[in-house]
Amino acid sequence: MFACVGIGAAGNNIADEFAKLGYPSIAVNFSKTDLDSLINVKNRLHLIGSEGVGKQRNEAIRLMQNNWESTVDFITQNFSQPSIEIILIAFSTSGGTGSGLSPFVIEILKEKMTDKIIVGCPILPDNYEVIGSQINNQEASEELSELDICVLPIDNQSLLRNLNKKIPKNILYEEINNKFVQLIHQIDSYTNKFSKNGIVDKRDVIQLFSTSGVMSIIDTQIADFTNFKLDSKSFNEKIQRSWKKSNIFAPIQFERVLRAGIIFDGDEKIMEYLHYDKLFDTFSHAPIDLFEGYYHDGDGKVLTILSGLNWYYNRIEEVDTIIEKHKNSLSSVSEKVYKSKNTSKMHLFDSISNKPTATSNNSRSVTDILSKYAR
Ligand SMILES: Nc1nc2c(ncn2[C@@H]2O[C@H](COP(=O)(O)OP(=O)(O)OP(=O)(O)O)[C@@H](O)[C@H]2O)c(=O)[nH]1
Ligand SMILES: [Mg+2]
Repeated sequence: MFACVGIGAAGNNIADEFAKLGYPSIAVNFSKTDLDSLINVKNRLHLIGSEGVGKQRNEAIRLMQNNWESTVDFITQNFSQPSIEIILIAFSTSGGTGSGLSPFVIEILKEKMTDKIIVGCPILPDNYEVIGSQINNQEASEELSELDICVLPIDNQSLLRNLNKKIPKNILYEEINNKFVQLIHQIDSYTNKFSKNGIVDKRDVIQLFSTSGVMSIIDTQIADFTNFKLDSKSFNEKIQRSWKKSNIFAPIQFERVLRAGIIFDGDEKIMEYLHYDKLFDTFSHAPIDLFEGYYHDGDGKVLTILSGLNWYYNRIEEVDTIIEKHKNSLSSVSEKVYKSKNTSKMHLFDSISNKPTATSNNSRSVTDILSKYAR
């Protein structure tokens, strides 16, 4: 059901993890060295015009003119089979290549692959990364927020926030990449499992991933019963506490949640304590659809999939604050135009006259989309 395209180094690493588990995966990059370092992904596209754009989003966007066709063809040719229903596009928002190309590629794929669900999987930088990276993140995030798709914001700051300490980058990246791929793999595996008490099937998962807005996937271990009252209130509170940590994703905005999936895997006896009516009290609005699955192979865990969440504005504001702090030094070294908070996406592309309207449902030409991203 799932396939992964990785664009740029970080995205390539995620694609490599998916390939390791046997998922159809492909990698796209300007850097041949990065592509050569991959172990499991067989299908790789080496973009032309540069060996890497050194964190310059604008340069990546400029070079896109000569590369978008081959990129889109590469993806459509590799992922045309009907068994692939959801295509995850993984990329970091803070570099040049993945950050610059991906929002555009996603927009084209949405037009061209109407039978597939295109999901954006941006990887946000941690708070210790340089200002140029933080600015790239704001720009890419803003472009993504305009696309009518499901977005899974993988957040490199998440582990640092939850563990409250610094971790070496290689370990941080490996943990986040593994965790992300494992979460998707778990969802995929449950859809293939039988249970007499109700399952979450492929159609349910497709509904969740085709809901536009932010998605978060959180696993909660409930096997540990020490200091734990066995009642429905305690279960719900435990799940809600893990939502607040938001796993490896950007912090959840507890406003709207359109659809939710809850998968319980554990002792059948515990089922009597599972009532979800109060679970969504942490949100201002309860979901319109709830998909429930009950399996009994695991040692007691709950996997929640929340979709149609509000945009990750709190995280964006956090990055805004980091950028503001560095503004003085920034003005002397960078030519980049930083759009501070409260500026709408429209201003990002104000140099383009024939900007297409975002609300148009009609199929738009590639030229329209190209001109929107051109600077
Ligand atoms: N989670 C995770 N984040 C990564 C990984 N590798 C890089 N990153 C993040 O991605 C940022 C760098 O972006 P890259 O993906 O290397 O950039 P790129 O898309 O190749 O673009 P260039 O600037 O052209 O090289 C880092 O600052 C990290 O935030 C990874 O394997 N996992
Ligand atoms: Mg790179």
